Amino acid sequence: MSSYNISLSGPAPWGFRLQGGKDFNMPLTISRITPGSKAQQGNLIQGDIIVAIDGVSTEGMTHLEAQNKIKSASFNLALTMQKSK
Ligand code: LEU
Repeated sequence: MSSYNISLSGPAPWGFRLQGGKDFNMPLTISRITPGSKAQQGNLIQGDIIVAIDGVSTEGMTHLEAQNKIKSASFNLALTMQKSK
């Protein structure tokens, strides 16, 4: 499957919501993007899968762990993404 990298310039809010995680037995995906947000301007796509956050694989991450990892990024947020379709 094709993956791509996205880099957003901080600070938060990035303007997206997470869905899934290990505790939900679902891949970590982007559930919502706020119009006009950094996430939208940076071409983040709703439904796509987050493979890594700041170079750290999301495999095995719970929803909360992923959320905290994203919150800990202030200067820059680097996401490795995978197309959902
Ligand atoms: N809703 C947050 C934001 O847009 C991201 C979330 C995954 C912590 O900054």
